Amino acid sequence: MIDLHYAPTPNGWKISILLEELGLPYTVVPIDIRAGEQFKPEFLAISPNNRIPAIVDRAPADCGEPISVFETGAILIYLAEKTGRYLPVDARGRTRVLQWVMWQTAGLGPMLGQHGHFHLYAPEKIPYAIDRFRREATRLYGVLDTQLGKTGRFVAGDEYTIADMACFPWTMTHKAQGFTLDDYPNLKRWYAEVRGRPQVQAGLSVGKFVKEPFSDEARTIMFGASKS
Ligand SMILES: N[C@@H](CCC(=O)N[C@@H](CS)C(=O)NCC(=O)O)C(=O)O
Repeated sequence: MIDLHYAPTPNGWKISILLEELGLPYTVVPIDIRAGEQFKPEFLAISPNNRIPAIVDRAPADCGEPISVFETGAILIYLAEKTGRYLPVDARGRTRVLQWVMWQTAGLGPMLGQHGHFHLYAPEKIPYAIDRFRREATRLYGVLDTQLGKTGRFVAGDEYTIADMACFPWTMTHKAQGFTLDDYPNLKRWYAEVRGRPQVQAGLSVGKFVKEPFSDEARTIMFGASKS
């Protein structure tokens, strides 16, 4: 059994989607990041960077002590290796997938995160920051679109892999971030195919909640600064 320490956000969805794709039994441990639960000592013990998601595998392959994993890239790889699915084992296929998982966790996720922050949440509109991250986000959308044009199907080739599960949840934020997929035809095709998977829909519905605007308290907890 896997414990999934989770909130329904793009990073959380990567792992709920993979768990649904794998059909592995798991228990959701909700972490209310707007209320500061990511700073509780029991959560920090498994996720020292105070970010969701994290997992605890209570039945690891070596039958030893539970294994905890934080960082979505590491969790995707851990679960793919545990089950032998969605990550090829041959060096070429594995490298093809891992480079796009790393690209997502080091590039697409952080840049869209910063663009979202300055575009949507920052109390002051800082044109330099908004432009800087919008340019980066636009560049990365272009990189993904070109790659999907080359493969003609999924991010790392013909097969659906953890690279798709890493990238897809962040592209779901495109409307809020002011992007239209009409500008990225290959991405648009891929987006529709991935979104149509029942397992993806199941992953997205885990812990679904009604979105409320950020309270000043949540803003202080998550961004370390008050509105005023
Ligand atoms: N690099 C991390 C990023 C995780 C992350 O940023 N999670 C956000 C939610 S999407 C979070 O926990 N935020 C809590 C906070 O900002 O205090 C990963 O890939 O796991």
